[in-house]
Amino acid sequence: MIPKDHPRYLSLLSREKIVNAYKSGILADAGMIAHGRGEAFDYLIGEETTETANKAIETAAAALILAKNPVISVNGNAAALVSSEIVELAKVLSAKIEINLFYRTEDRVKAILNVLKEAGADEVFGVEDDKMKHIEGLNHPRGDVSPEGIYNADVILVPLEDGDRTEALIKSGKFVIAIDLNPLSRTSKTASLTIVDNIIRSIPSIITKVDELKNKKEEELKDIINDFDNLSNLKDSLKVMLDSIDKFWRF
Ligand code: PTJ
Repeated sequence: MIPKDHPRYLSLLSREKIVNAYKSGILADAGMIAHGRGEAFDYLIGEETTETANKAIETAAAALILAKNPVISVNGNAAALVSSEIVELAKVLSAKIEINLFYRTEDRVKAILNVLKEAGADEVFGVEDDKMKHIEGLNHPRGDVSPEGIYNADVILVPLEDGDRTEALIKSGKFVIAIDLNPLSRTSKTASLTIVDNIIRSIPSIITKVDELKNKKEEELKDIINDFDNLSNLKDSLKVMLDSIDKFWRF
C-alpha cells in the first residue's frame, strides 16, 4: 500500500513491518514504543548511516571476525525488521543466533523461532527454558540465556538491548556490540561498542564489512578495535544530531 516513490518509503515500510509483527505475536507491545523512539533519532541523523556509525560498523565487523564464539541476540524488533539479514550475518561469521527477550513469553519465542526458520536459520538457541543458565545480576527470567549461546559467548551482537542486561553482560566479561539509535541510552553508554544507526541499515553494512575485512591479518583487526573509543564515537553521533539544525532550511 505504500507508494515506492514516497520520500520516506523505507521508514513507512519498517513501520508497517512493526505493526504486522505486533499483530502476529512477534513483537512486544513495548516494541512499538521502542520503534517510535528509534524513528525520532533516525530522523535526526537524516535516516542515513553516518560516517561515525560507519566507523563503529567497521570495528564491530573486526570484533566479530576475531570472536571465538560470536552470538547474535534476537528480540522481537530485530525479528520483525531484519530476520533474513541476521541469518545471513550469522552464516558469514559462523555465529550462533539466540532468541533473548525482555518480555519473554513462550508464544513469542515460538513466533520468533518460526520467523528465523523461515528466513533460513538452521539452529536457533534460547528456545528451551529448562536448558537455560542464568547471567548474574539480573532478576529471572531476563537473565536466562542458553549455555551454548550467550552464556559462553565472547562477543555478542545485541540489536536494541536494555541497559540492565547490557551491564550484566559486560560484567560477565563479554564484548557487547549494541545497535541503538539513541546515543544517550544506558545501553549505548555501557556497551563495549555501540553502532548509532538503524538496524535495517547497520546489519547489511556489517555483512559487507565482514566480507571486506575477513582476510585481513589478526594484528590489523586488533588495531581497528584498539583505535575505537566508544564514548567519543557516541559524542560524535550526538553532534551529528545536534548539527541537523544546520540542515533545517534545506527540504
Ligand atoms: O522483544 P523484547 O521482548 O526483547 O523487547 C524489545 C524492546 C525493544 C521492547 C525492549 O528491549 C525495550 O523496551 O527496549 P528499550 O529500552 O525501549 O530500548 C530500545 C532502544 O532501541 C531505544 O533506545 C531506541 O531508540 C532504539 N531503537 C528502536 N528502533 C531501532 C532502534 N535502534 C536501532 N534500530 C532501530 N530500528
